[in-house]
Amino acid sequence: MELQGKKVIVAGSGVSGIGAVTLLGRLGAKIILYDGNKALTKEEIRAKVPQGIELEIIIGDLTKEALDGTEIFVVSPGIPRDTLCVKQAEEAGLTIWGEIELAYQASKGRLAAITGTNGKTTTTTLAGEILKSWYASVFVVGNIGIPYTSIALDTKEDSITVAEISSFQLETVWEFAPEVSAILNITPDHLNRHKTMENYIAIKESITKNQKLGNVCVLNYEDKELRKFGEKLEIPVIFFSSQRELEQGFCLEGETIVYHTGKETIPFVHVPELQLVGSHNVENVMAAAAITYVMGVPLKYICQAIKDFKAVEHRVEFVRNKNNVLYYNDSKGTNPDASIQAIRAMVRPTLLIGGGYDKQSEFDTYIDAFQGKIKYLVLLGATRDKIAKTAKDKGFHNIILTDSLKEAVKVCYEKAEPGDAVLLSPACASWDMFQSYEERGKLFKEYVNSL
Ligand code: UMA
Repeated sequence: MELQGKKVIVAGSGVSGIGAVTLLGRLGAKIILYDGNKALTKEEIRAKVPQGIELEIIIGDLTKEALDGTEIFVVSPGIPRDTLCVKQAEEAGLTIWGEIELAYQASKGRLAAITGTNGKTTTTTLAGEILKSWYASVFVVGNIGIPYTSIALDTKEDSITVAEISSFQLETVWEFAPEVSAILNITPDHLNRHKTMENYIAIKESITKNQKLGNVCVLNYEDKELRKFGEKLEIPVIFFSSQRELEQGFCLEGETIVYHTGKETIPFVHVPELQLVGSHNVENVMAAAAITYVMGVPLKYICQAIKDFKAVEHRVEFVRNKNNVLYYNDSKGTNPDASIQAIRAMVRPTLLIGGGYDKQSEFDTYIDAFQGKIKYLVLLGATRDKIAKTAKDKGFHNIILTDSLKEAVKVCYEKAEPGDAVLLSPACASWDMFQSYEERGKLFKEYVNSL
């Protein structure tokens, strides 16, 4: 990819934007880093850019002068296509690339890409661990928090990149073509951005759009949309199911995860040997096993890496036992479906902390998942009243409204009895009160550890 001397605008000065300018700087592009947030200062943005990279910083409004002569507009995932700056770039005839497309264009080697509403981070991390146990050069990147652009120029022909890809990132990829793609599940999320479920499904499914003969797609058979989608895909599909035996695909035989290839049955691992809880995690393991098996990792290595694997941070992560009350951090429960999985994984009476940024989700299924297990629902954030109303309409009245996460932890501490669990699984993004779900989860752990 020849970008030497070309004028490129990078929109967004978060981790994606910084990853993109770092890559572009190494390629000798003439960079403008733009951010729409007028509260930022050039000094604080400059401080995030590695030394030695020359760029111009523009905050607030994108000027005609900046657009003149620019060829490529690299957009961060948090900036929707209908944002003014993207429209201006489109009208000026610029090539619009997501940060993922830029990284893809600049990288070498093989690529696996994982999307889905939930389980992406666990599956991506696990697939990365399995691949690292066999291959020498493996990179784990994407929505997981490490921008793909930050490693693109370090990849070689024999590298393997495993990328967690969000629906936001898929909106602006054009040639991005993974050797193996996986769509884990699709349940309502981010509908404030994608508007309809149809759009959201289509964007997730577009991860396969450039895959060709010889590539593979891994899909969840228990997701009706994905089953339909897989049946009409032209590339080979490997289905997985935690609910039924499949003639071909990954499934359970008794308590063993097996792969029915159509010719033989290959046993992988015994579920009780996993250090992960919940049937959603059995699905994540199946997906990671399928991806890495087709990428050539020997069975023995896959099985060992799966057995060694522990839950990722912020995903039903055990924090502390205080007075025989177990505290779990599921800050990554950023939509109702993710939180339902966490609630299902609880085996004790549970005090649940929920609520956060409003993505216009509905919370009926979140409340339905309580199944008599939730003692108190402690709410905070922008969706606090909406969730409380849904709970009350469904006859659940043990609701406590709080104004901060710290207060929510304190309330749980006071109300919990020995034998209970406290679970932070908000069913909402964090952006109303925190920078990210990571910050929310870290603060939760800090408050719990200081009880
Ligand atoms: N900005 C604008 N104009 C806008 C919106 C944002 O200029 O209209 C600016 C903001 O002022 C800010 C910057 O853009 O300075 C932020 O960019 P960003 O929102 O794309 O965030 P990054 O820090 O670059 O992080 C992004 C992903 N964030 C989002 O998709 C919202 C991270 O996913 C990802 O880890 C990271 O890139 C690396 O690839 C986070 C996420 O919450 C974890 N993802 C969603 C999810 O998992 O549900 C999709």
